[in-house]
Amino acid sequence: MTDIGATENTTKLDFDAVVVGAGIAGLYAVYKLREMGLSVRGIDAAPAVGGTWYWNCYPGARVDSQSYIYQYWFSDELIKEWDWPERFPAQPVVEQYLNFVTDKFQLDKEYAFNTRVTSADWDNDKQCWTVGTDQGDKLTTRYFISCTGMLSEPKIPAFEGQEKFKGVIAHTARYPREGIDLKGKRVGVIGCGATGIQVIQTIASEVEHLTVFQRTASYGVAMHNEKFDDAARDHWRSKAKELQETVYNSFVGFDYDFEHGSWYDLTPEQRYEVLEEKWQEGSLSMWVGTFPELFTDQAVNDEISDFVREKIRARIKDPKIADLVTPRNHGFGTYRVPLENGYYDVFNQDNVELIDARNTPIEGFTETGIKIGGRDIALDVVILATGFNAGTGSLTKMNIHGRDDRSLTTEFDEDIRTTMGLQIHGYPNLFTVAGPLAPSAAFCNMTTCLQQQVDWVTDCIAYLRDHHHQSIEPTVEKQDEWVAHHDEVANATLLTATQSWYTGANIEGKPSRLISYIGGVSEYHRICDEVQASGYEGFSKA
Ligand code: NA7
Repeated sequence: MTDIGATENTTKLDFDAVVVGAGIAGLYAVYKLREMGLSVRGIDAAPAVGGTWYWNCYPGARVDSQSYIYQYWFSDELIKEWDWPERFPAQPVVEQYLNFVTDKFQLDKEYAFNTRVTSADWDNDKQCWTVGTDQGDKLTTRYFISCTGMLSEPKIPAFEGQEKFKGVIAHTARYPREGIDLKGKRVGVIGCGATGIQVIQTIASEVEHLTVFQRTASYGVAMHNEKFDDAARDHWRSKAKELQETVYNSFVGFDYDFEHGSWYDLTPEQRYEVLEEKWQEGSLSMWVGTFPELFTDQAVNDEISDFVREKIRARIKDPKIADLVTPRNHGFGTYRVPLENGYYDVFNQDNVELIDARNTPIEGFTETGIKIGGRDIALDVVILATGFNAGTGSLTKMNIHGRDDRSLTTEFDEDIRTTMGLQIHGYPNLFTVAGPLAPSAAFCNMTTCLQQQVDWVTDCIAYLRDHHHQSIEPTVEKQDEWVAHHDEVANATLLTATQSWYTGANIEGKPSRLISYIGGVSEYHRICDEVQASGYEGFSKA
């Protein structure tokens, strides 16, 4: 039992803070809170650290951010000691990195693994949370900090007859750690988003036959993934301080930004030169480093979309397949742009078939495979790359009840409202890192946003402690103000018109709202700092 810092309240609590999640945000939060002298209990359903990088161990999983910005900034020693092998490292490497950080700072001793939070209830009299787990724990804590990630609750569609299937079905975010032997197998992949692309390009040469079920085609940008030697690593290390500054002050948390001015200030030739230069960079700068009008101006978006479509078409020999794999249902960049590494070339292989699951939806499973368009496709393994219930999925699953027993699950089922994605009216001392309506996954290099948000949370807790407050929550007015600002920025873009996890359209019945803030990381950062500097104006403290 720990006697918590707040002076007026003598209630003995088990912990000052409970942090859910042992991924990038959770590990950093645990590190920081412990440095502040708080007692912390980390909880994770997985048996080990890694978060996203633990669960998403499917073939070909890889980060689409450059390694030299996809890292922690808090320790110079860490930056010096860790060697990134390449520009865009694969999942095992990112997982190793997080294990390296864990070992270096002995973070795992603060964690309960193989433990899932099943309830969290706010006690207004005692000003604390009681956190229940599937291991039978009931932990009392002053602060309840969710670091459960934006994309952690898989969307697993229930196809008719799925239970009859005699083969193996695996969702990419719950892929068996020991892998699946795909050699010589007939494999089906459902989903062609960022994940599906990585799976398909990786397994196509290994399997006997691959059937790709595509409902929506993506705009894949060809990745350039250089290996790093010592000189390259030293170069990036020497720039670490500068990079940290740059990413926090950029539009989406990367080291590139819109640097070419307005589309309309350039001639058609100049515009093409910029697009070609960005294409050759082989990174997400093709998306968030070209022209800001890509996100707001339909005519500009159409032209850039055509540019990318041409690049895609040029890779595929069969014009019918080229037609099918070229996106037409949405504009480039209005939904997550994936990087690809050989994806389009796969469709020139004889052992790969692309099926249009939009015009002929999957009817269901049989004992031996998938039924679609009157055909029975025989399969040994089906990989579901069908995405996530983004932003809200992991929060609503925890069964959180705030003041007056209000239920977050019920509230989010009706309307997704938060204050800067960090706190929610009615839920004192609940902090939601990577929560809805903050810049995360959709529009941010995750390590940038997660570290900035954890810093905001821990600074807020330090403030409460220094000012002898026991709790904080946004007023309803403050929350309304944030949601209105969020919506205003979102509705000025082309993004809200595209059906995807960005707007909640991938989950039946989910309220429609752009899940991430698109006002820019630097602007968000500025607003967060302003709130802090004002002594958390618009937040009630008890
Ligand atoms: P996404 O981007 O949500 O992609 C999921 C894909 O699965 C997408 O192509 C969906 O088509 C498809 N899907 C989902 N349900 C079905 C059914 N029932 N039938 C056929 N096809 C289906 O998830 P990812 O995992 O690829 O990426 C998520 C993020 O993770 C990514 O943006 C990165 O930030 C990391 P639809 O679009 O619904 O037509």
